[in-house]
Amino acid sequence: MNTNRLSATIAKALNDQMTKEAHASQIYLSYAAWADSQGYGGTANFLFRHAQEERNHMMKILEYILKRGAEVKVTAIPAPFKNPTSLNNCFEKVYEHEVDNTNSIYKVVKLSLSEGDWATWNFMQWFVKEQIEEETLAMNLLDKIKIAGGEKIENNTLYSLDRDLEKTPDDATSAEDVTADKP
Ligand code: OFO
Repeated sequence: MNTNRLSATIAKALNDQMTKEAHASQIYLSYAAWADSQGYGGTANFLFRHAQEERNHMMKILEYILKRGAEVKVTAIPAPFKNPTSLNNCFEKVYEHEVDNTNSIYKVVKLSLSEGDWATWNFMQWFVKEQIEEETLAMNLLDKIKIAGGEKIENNTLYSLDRDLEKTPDDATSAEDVTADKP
């Protein structure tokens, strides 16, 4: 009896997205190691924490594929991107990466819609929401460094920004959680 509830196309798309999340984790890991080697301990702490989040995303997809009775294919992960050239560049790269991942998630959503696979469509909505947060978090990083001077940031400001990042929470506030009293 066939208990596989995913089509071959959806199973492949989910396996690919699972690998992409593992890749994301490696990217954050490598940027974190770079930040630490440059003396940006606060930034490194933030990025190391985020590497774990990406691994959690990978696990969610892996678990979903298994629960739908399809085959998980753990494959090689591409090497992370080149190291950033500055903290400003690091935050730009983080933002670009998140937008790229959002687009990739949208493709899986579109596919599930076209196949009428509502279980996968529903599962993927968690990722759609998560990507809004991830993009907001990345945008906040860019805002912070832009206000601090971007590429021209002075060393003492760099120091405070880096310290600040150590305490930056892992999640950004979602628009739907905002009220007039708590903007
Ligand atoms: Fe998995 O959310 Fe970032 O990439």
